[in-house]
Amino acid sequence: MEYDKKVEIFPTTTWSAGAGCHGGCGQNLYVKDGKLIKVEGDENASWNQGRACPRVLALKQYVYHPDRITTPLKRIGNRGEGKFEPISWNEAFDICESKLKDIRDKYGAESVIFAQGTGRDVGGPISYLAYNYGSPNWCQLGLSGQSCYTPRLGAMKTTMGDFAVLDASQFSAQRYDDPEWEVPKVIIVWGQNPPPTCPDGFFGHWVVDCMKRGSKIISIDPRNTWTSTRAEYHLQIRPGTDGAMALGMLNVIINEELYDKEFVEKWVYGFDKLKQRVQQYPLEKVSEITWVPEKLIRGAARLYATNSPAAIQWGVAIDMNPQATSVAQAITHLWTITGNIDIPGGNVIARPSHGVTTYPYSTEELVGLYGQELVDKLNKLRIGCDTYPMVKGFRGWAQPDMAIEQIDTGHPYPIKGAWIQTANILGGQAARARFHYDALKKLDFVAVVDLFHNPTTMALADIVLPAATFAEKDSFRSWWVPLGVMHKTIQVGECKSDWEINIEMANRLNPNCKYKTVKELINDRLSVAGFTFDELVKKGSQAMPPKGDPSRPYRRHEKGLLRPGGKPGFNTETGRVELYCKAYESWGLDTLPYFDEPPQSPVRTPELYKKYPLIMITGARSSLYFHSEHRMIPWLREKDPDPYVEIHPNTAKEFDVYDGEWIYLENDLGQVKRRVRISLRVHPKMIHTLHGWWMPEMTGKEPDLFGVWDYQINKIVPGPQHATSGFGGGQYKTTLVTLRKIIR
Ligand SMILES: Nc1nc2c(c(=O)[nH]1)N[C@H]1C(S)=C(S)[C@@H](COP(=O)(O)OP(=O)(O)OC[C@H]3O[C@@H](n4cnc5c(=O)[nH]c(N)nc54)[C@H](O)[C@@H]3O)O[C@H]1N2
Ligand SMILES: Nc1nc2c(c(=O)[nH]1)N[C@H]1C(S)=C(S)[C@@H](COP(=O)(O)OP(=O)(O)OC[C@H]3O[C@@H](n4cnc5c(=O)[nH]c(N)nc54)[C@H](O)[C@@H]3O)O[C@H]1N2
Ligand SMILES: [Mo]
Repeated sequence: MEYDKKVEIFPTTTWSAGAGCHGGCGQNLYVKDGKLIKVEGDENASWNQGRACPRVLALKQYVYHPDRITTPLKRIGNRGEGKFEPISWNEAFDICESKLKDIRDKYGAESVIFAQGTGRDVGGPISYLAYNYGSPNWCQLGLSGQSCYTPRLGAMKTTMGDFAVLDASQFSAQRYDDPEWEVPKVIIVWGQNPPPTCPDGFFGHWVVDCMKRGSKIISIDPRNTWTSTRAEYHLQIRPGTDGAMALGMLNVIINEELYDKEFVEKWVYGFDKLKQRVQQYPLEKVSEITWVPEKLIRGAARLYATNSPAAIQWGVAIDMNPQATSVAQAITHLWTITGNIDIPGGNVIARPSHGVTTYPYSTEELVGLYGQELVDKLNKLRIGCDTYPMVKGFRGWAQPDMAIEQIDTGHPYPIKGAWIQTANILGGQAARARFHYDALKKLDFVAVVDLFHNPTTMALADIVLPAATFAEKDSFRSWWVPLGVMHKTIQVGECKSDWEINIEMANRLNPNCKYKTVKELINDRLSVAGFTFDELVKKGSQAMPPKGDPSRPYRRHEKGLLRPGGKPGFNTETGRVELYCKAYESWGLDTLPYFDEPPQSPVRTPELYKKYPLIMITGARSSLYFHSEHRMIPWLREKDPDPYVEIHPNTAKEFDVYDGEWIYLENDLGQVKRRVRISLRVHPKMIHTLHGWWMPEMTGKEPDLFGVWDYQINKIVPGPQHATSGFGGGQYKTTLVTLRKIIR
């Protein structure tokens, strides 16, 4: 074929709308006459090495979808009537500015909540806007107990002073050929399903790449997944009992003396106290709690502890547990006592690439961007700070369960407005979705920044601002590695990037705002890395940290690269990894890991279990969809058109339901429609169903709201149950339900 000179190829980084994911992939965008004509995985990008997921392959259908919102919209008529009219950007900004200023003048800036969704390219822009406006109340509103990655991050930060991730050679541009890297001999895949999800700065197929190079798998998952069916050990755990499992494995490793004595001696604090605690978790008891045979737990613990290097790759199921920070702590103790920290092929310490902050995850990063004075001042009014020391001490978010209660009651101070950006609160994010709907309806002003209408825009928005996909924006990403930039290759309608929108708003709301343009902000943030935006674009959009950079492994604790002042050790109070957690001690939390039953379970609520005898897991991800997104994309919807529920054949027989039949899932909160998929993926006592379902093809007007109250599973997922940390506990994986036939 003749080379078409008019086609330009732009390598860029995925993060945010389009694929929708946590990002990191290098993709080549083919553009002709200003239009995207094709997308292909970038083989030069060491992250994904040329690979692309179904959502990336369908990008053209997303970018040019006829339902895409391409101008700012103003609601006319009542909320829920579904009537909006296009307005200019200037008018839209004017309205947002005057409404937000009114609320700030009357009630204070804290009376506006800034609500984001998962970790895409939004945490940076939305926190920038909230802080410039003067509101401390920024969070994933509706994500009960902030139960996505935050509990794991909090537990790692407090026990080891840093974050860690499985080392699949991602920190080296040479990848698997880097002589410094080693293949993990064993990988525990724990409450995660990496191939379709690629979450939290981790590309899912790295696990597959390691398996091809010899890694053996231990899978801890109640379902049969691609990885569990290829595992040496599959521990088919009862949902919500991971804390007991981790303590049981620690018990085996400590009592059989399989731990790394030298590492423990030199770098660990509180080993004896942990040793005492794990005596409360003999395998007999752990097996009874978790429904996993003793022999398998013992075998898995031995396999992990006697092979070095070994690594753990964990997922969101850990967080969706009231004791999430404790469960995560116990799991970090596994990699600590086996000496698998920051060694090639272990769990390596991960810091934002080149020290660049895009999305301030921790209080330290917030202070770095906005200064101690402002952070301290805003903390005085931040929702949840006084109740939960961990919320105050680790992450700059409002506590979301308390926030929605406060929106509902107006106490201790009223919340009057919401800026919702990259979050479909009613269509996917919020547990007890109807309560969120009722409470949010009370707000005086709601602006939503999104790309499509959805139940949230329809029910709540006064103004909708059209956002750009990753192909249409300049931005940057430093979630571990590499340092990446997205750069604008096309323009669709009048859509703007989240950064553009928020910088414009920030300048209107704060005359002393630091940056006037997106480029100014990006170049300033990139300056610590020694790059400009344009230089990174020229390099192919991504750069790896050089050897010796503190954002790159290995064995940094020995070299004094982790602590301020260059002292050897870990970035904790004691300089050691704290099995006995000093920070928890000062916050009045249990300093050692423990197990407690999930809020609803056969053991904790036997009466409820009689009425609702199935443990419902929701939201194991599909590679076709990102949460509530992509249901309108033809290539993706065609592959999986209906919201299904996976049911074991014996269970189907017991309930007299058939493959393909529409049924109700039901509990005290109501009922939701599902299509039966009989499957050996699930345990007979459990069912699994996807979350985030609404029907873009139905009417968006009230009361339908695109069918959200018929199909959105979070209508029947109950609310907060987090324990003392304020993190964890959305019951997304442990709700009790029953099945009911629609036609008898
Ligand atoms: N039942 C159940 N519920 C769950 C979960 C579960 O496992 N089970 N998981 C929970 C978890 S872990 C999370 S993190 C939340 C996620 O919840 P959300 O992050 O709210 O999920 P999304 O549906 O991806 O929604 C976000 C909205 O943002 C828009 N959007 C996408 N990209 C961009 C962008 O770049 N800019 C802007 N302005 N808008 C964009 C999309 O069109 C969509 O309407 O859901 C939670 N909900
Ligand atoms: N394609 C796609 N990718 C995504 C997303 C998406 O919506 N679509 N969402 C993104 C977001 S925000 C997140 S948080 C991540 C999540 O990504 P992952 O962490 O990989 O989460 P899941 O896909 O829910 O997989 C979790 C696994 O845990 C199992 N599980 C359920 N309950 C329990 C339990 O109690 N204990 C244990 N041990 N296992 C359990 C489930 O069966 C499932 O196989 O994915 C991100 N990536
Ligand atoms: Mo998430």
